[in-house]
Amino acid sequence: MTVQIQKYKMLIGGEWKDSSNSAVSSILDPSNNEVVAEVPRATKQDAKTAIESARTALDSAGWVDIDPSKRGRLLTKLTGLVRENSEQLARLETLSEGKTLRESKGDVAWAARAFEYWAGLADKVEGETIPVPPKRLNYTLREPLGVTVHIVPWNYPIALAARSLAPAIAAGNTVVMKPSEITPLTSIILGDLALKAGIPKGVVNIVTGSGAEVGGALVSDPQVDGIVFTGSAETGKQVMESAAKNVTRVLLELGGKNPHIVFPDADLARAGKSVRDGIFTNAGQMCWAGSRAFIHENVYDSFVKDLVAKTRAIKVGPGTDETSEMGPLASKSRQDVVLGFVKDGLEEGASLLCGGKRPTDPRLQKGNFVEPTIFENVNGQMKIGCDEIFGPVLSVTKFKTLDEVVTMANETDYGLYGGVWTSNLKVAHELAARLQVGGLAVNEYLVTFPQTPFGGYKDSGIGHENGIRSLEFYTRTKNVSINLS
Ligand code: TXE
Repeated sequence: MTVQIQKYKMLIGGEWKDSSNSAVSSILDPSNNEVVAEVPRATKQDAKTAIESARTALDSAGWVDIDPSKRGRLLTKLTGLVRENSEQLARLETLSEGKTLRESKGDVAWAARAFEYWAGLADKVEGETIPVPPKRLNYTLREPLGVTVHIVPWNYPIALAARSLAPAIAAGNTVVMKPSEITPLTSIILGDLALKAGIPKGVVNIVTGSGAEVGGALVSDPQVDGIVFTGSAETGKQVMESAAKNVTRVLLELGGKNPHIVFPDADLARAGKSVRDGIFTNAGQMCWAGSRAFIHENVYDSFVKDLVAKTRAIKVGPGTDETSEMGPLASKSRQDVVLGFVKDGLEEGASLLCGGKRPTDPRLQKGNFVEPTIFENVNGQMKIGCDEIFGPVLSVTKFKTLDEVVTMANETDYGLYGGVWTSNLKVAHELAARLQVGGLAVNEYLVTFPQTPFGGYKDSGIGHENGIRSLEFYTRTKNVSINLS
């Protein structure tokens, strides 16, 4: 069967454009590496044009002077359009990222919820009056930050696009978004839906292109007021360096090497499922993946035996196949990287409990599949014990005491997220205080809502996505002091 290759354009200043040099990039289906779409490969000049469009829109009548509640209504409209188009969005997400349709549908629903949440907040971005010595009035104004650049990765394309686009618009900014070069399709559709919702031309610009060239041009442009970056710690540091040259504000959400801790008094059946899903969801391509499981010695043997059995039972296959439980990795290079980590682990002396290779099913040979993999005998000095693998690879480690597990859990440069399973509230609260992570889930895992802050400690990032406090990033505060004497 020949696949119809869809051709997309990018959105600049409210118009659908090709790249200024007509170059295109192919988008591949990770389950078989066939070309499914073509998108413009933007140039640095296109990046500049998009920023200029955003700048013009920022100061244009109809946006600069808009009633904030109208911004909320535009976002409400966009919420509805995302929901109406959720089937198409989920299919496109699976087609280019590889995750199962069930997961993509969940991501689209999450994106719609983010727009809905921020729709309600658009007219609640309040300043304050501050008590000062008499005969003066002192107050603060919360103004839009300005033009914000959003660099979106490939693992949760629509959810992460919505996570920053929604607050940026709610607060009155204008946006240039660069989706990942391998998963730009749902961002392009979001741009279309934003126009259909009535968001003025130029407020949302979507530029498709490479990270180094186009991403690099966007984050080093002095006309940009804020950069939201989600990606690797290494690129995040480069982005911060570029931003520093222009004193541009950054919000960074980088990787994780997250501990998922199980105490013997927990509901072990639920904990087992959670430890498995906490790493193998989205084939482990998650900043918040529970990639290091720590299991108490009293239950370690039986828990791990059951976990390995549950993991072997995961049905790996194309995301479009409704029976698949885990899709491929998003690209061939990701598959190579993950298999490279497995090799490192074996060479460093870790013990492989299951997986560790491409599946043998002949139907999966063209895709970027890797079997769900579990290692034991891993420590924090090994490459697989300290680097973010970003794939379906879990390490399991036995622990004896709370102090010991806290030390092991914190023995990483990252500090994004963590999970604890226990029925003892005292233990839960003690770990909440002692784990160096920006988010902790107790007796569940992989939970985040548009209203709850999400951000990392240590090398996992700066600032928070989601929740009212992220408005600190998307707005500037001006203090006004009026002498009334
Ligand atoms: O990341 P990059 P990659 C981690 C994960 C993964 C590793 C490498 O550990 O194994 O990063 O993945 C854009 N200026 N995460 O190579 O390079 C790029 O186009 C501006 C964690 O994909 O950081 C893409 O859109 N932008 C993570 C995005 O940055 C640049 C999600 C991420 O690319 C750029 C993804 C530049 N110089 C990977 N270079 C998470 N926190 O969830 C690249 N980009």
